[in-house]
Amino acid sequence: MHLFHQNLNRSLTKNPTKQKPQKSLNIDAPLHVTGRTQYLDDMPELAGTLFAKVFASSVAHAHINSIDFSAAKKMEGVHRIISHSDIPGENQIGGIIADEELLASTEVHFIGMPILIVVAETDIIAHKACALITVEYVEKAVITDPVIAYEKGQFLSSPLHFESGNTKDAFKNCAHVFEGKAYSGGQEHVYLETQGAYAIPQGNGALKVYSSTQGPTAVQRTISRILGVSMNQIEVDVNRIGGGFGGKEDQASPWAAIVALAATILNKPVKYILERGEDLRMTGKRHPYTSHYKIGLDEDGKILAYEADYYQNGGAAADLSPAVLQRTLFHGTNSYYIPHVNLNAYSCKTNVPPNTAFRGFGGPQGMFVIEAAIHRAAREMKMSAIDIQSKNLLFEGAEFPYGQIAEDCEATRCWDQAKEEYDFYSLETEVKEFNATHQTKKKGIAFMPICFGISFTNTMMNNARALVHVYSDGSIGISTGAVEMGQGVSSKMIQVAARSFGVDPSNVKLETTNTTRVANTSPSAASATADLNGKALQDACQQILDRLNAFLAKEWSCAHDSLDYENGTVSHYDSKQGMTWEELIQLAFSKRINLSAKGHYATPKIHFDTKTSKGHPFAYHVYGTAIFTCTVDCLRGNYEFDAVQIVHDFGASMNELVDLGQIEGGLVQGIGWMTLEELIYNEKGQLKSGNLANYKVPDIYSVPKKVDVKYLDAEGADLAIYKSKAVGEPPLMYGIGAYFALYNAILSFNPKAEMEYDAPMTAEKVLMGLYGEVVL
Ligand code: LUZ
Ligand code: MOS
Repeated sequence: MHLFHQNLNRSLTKNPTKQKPQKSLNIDAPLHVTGRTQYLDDMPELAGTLFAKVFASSVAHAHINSIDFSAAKKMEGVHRIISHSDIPGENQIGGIIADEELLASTEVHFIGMPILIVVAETDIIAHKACALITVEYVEKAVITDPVIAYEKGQFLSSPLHFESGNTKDAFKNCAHVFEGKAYSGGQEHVYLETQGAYAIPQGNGALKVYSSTQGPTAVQRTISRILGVSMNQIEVDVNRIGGGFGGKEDQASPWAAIVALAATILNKPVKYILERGEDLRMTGKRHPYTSHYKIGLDEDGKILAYEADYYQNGGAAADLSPAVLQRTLFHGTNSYYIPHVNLNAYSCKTNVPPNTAFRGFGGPQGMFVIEAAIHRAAREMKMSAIDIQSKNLLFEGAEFPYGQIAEDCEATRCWDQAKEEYDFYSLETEVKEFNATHQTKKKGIAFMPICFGISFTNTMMNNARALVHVYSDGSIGISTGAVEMGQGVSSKMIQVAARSFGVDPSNVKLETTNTTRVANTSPSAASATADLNGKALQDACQQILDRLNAFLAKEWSCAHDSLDYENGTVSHYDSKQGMTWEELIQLAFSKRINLSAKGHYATPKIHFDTKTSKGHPFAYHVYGTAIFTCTVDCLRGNYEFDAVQIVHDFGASMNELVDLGQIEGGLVQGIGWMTLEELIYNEKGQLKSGNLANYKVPDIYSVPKKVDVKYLDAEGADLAIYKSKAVGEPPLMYGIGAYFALYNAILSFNPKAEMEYDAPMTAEKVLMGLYGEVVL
């Protein structure tokens, strides 16, 4: 604990931009540290609330012959057992593709697939009742490997293809061509708050649902489909959630639909909060990928051509897999310019829970493959990977394989600033000397540049709305579509309203995220929440300001564009007139000025043609470079990260502490994915890493001993809120550097190490690399 906090204090290097940096804190911090933050399960329950529990499949692929729940039904305290045949609407929860039943009707496709809902007076009774249910299955062949699914032609969606230049011809002109495989594993979200929802019938056929979701509208839409009622009958409300990381973008919906269904059938409030074990077993995770690469370079290490085939382990239903697959292609060349590129991606259907969004959304998987290809080329060509990386960095005006032109490209500036500020040459010398003088410990270095596109890749989703009320006493209430999940978006929304009206943030109250106040929201995802909702909020504030300006200009006989709102006052400099914000609002209210507004924002300039896979899908890109150094214990295979030193492109950060927290959290989560977190399903489709004792997430002992983050001196992007660039997902991809730093340390102990590019780099794999396959 200690160590980390000391580092935290030191790691904040001042934003060098001329823009006045905002020293705002995370407004939730006092609540969190005093334990007063209210999550879904902290809500007082209404009298008569019942508790739901899912009875789930215990086999990964089967036909259901018969189900016997007669004993469970008779149990004292059990109110109802609900099956697919009780669903009044459509038994369907698939968002992009309609291929997923809420409750299995005739077949089950993964272990943990919901079959029945038990509704009882307590959670414990529901749990005991589940144990009395028996199912007769006729088991079918189970597939857990995406390549086997590919060979059998089992896909969740159509293959995707991105191409630029002509790789076939280009490979002929390459001095070096290398082909190989790369694997990256899945990742469990481990949001601290498990999935859950609470549905309360409103007495008139309508339903109010509290849900731990990133996507209130997705929940609303799913419930309306299941119940066969229109969306206006369903109100979804989210106060905040205890982490999401993508796991609650689409996969919060089934639990909400389950309580909504039970509440409707029984006409009682129904709640369901998943136990950790249920959540681990029943929900999807980051997609594991098996990939094949082919990279061609000239004598100097310039990459001329790159091909990759990606086999995505999609799980048993499409969920968000097609969109995740597409983002893999968008980030297939990471932060590099490669003139000839040919990428193919397949979403493969397997018998594990449907995999889903996870911070980075397929991007990290694509980036791992190009980094593996570069590492391999460097090894074969006896060059440093760092040289190959630096020679191929994206530059201003370069065209991405999807047709967008790199504008305000910061790839080289981040790289160069990192190299300089962290004195790479001394670092390199130190590591060389250490390795020359130590036999059982070796150090490794790796650079990890990142480039991440900001916008939902589905252009349609890039819009948002906000509702602002200024009350007659001058206090302000704001609602947006943004869901607070620990990322600090609440703080940013309050900043936007306060800054717009020139008042202190304490005058602004942020309301819950609610589908009745703000409709048709995109999920809080794609790193774009603060941009989209912040700009919609700005629009609403501006509408109110325009009315106030017009009103005041008349009162004061001045020009309406010469009014200043600052420090809780409004003033007109030339005529020396002024009044407090509260006085203004009281006066405006007495003159019947409209003090409420609804704002809207749709990202301009973006477009994408899915037929040609070309366009301008992203509002802007975020760049950065991380330098990893690690030490491997060559007797035990253990390792630690000495330092991760980053230059990150924040643009002009509007909240430095919140943004720094995102970098540190994303980095550590990325390191976890690449090193410790090993998700294992056996051949029967059983999750072997099914609890947090055998699925290891980073803890205080495994975080890098030093994390330093420096601001790139940058202007920021116009399409970012206050030019403060999106910061949620990009830092996760720095974690990929951890894998290659470890690989390099192993190579300095055993230059002949034969290791596949197979993440995560667990201590066991390190040991294999150090000594070869035959250790025991
Ligand atoms: N969700 C989504 C995302 O629906 N589309 C995206 O492009 C995306 N990108 C990152 C994270 N979530
Ligand atoms: Mo996300 S992976 O931005 O829900």
